[in-house]
Amino acid sequence: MKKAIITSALPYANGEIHLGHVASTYLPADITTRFLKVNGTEAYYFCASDDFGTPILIQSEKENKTPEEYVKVWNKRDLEDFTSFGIGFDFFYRTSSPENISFVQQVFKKLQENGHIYEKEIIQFYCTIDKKFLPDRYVLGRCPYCKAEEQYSDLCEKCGRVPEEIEDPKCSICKNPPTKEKTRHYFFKLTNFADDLNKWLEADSYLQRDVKKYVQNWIKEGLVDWDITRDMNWGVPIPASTTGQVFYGWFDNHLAYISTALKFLNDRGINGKDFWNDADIYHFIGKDIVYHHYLFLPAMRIGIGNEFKLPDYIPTRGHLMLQSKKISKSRNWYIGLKDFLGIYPADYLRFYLALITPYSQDDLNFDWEEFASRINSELIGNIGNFVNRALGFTQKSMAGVVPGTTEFDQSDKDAQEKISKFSSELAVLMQDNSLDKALKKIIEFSAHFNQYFQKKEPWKGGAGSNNCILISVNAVRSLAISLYPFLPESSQKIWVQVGMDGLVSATPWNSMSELAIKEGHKIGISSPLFKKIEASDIEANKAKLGK
Ligand code: B3M
Ligand code: ZN
Repeated sequence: MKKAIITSALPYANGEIHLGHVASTYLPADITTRFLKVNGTEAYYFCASDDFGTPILIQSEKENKTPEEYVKVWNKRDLEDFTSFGIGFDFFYRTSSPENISFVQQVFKKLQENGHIYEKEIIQFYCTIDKKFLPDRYVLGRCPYCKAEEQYSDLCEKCGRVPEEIEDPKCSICKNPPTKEKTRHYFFKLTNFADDLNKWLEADSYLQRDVKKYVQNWIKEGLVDWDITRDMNWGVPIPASTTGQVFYGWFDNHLAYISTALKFLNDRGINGKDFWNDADIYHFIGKDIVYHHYLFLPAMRIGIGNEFKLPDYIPTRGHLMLQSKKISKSRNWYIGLKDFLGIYPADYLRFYLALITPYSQDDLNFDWEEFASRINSELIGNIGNFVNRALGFTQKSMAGVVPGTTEFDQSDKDAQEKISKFSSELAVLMQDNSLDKALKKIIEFSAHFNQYFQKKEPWKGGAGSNNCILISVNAVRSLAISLYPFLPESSQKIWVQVGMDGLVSATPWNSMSELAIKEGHKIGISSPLFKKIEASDIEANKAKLGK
């Protein structure tokens, strides 16, 4: 059996999950995992809250909580929100777990033994007013590369690079210019890995070409060794250190992909390390963290002797805009996942986001009007309508029992051929990560059968009506299986309505291409699957933005 491990970028335990998070990272990963599982892969989807780092420490201080208390709240809440969105993690853990802490420390020691770590005295920003060293987000300034203002010293959000030294620095707590003090830090020799990284980028044909290109350019411009120490106490403690320093959050967080997988698998009696190395590894990310996933992460894995294989896929997608504007929490130009799911079913959002999210770094746009029209016309007007029509008619005219057939005419044969090709045609797109195109294909499939039903006019009771009923009911069954990765809840409803036993999630992908429903099959009780979205509600939703 093929194996796969799927991860999504770890959400900071620092505020609620919103639509921007789920579009590029969690939904595509969830759809892919569900597909792999039904398509015969032993696949596991892992994630964790990203608990360390300065923003979390700063926020917990503001709320008079210990950072441990603070992250616990968000870890729980994030998992609740993901779960109500139908994100089916096999395990959601945390970067502050004892397993991750000890794993990170082991990795550090190995990197040290292998000559990839050195110590150096550096000059670090220090705030004499707040009396503390100022790592990362504690300092704001100008990016030395692209000159963007008001950037944090650990990542420029404009150009995506990690500034070596920010210009015109200010303490983010009191806004005064910091002084500089001496401190000793550990560095990871990223510069040791330029060749290995290039080789891997060349060899891995599953990586997106455009992303590869600019990562290769970064390597060409010259890598910079990486400061992995932070002068604070919220983080993974540096082994044998007497100064109370911790590792930088980006040193430990991606290691939680591995430590979380090991914990889950080992607890189940599976050898986690063997599984990891036999599996296809997928890390789903947004384009703002390419640098970390295409350079730091692989270099660290290579640095410990490839004990854990490098990723095969790093599906990288763009940012979600909202009504064509950048999402901003401070300007209230964002939609919390929980709020959204208080208004509309998870499957509406999954359907719309999957449809508008390409497999590329292009930004996408959530638009309330488009959301309503896509749901009303494509999900309800096309898919819901076909399911209802086919099942409703079978109920009414045949008392819900599928009739026997006569010889197939050309349109029956074409319809049957559509069904028999469906699973393999879709699988190609799913495997290729073209989830938006796959969903469009499902919509096309449904449209084809709407037309087929319309043309055959079974309500007139002419010759061939029974063929139309049997084939249409089978097409409904195929739709349920194909929709499962996208719409886990609605596909199960369709499954029950068409009279199938058990779970659609336990049905092999390829079986959507069979005419499995035969004469005499009794369908379930059909009822409308979806409720139309009202234009007036959309106006109200829009009015909430920016307030
Ligand atoms: N916690 C979130 C981000 O920068 C960050 C991802 C970690 S993935 C190992 O989008
Ligand atoms: Zn200060």
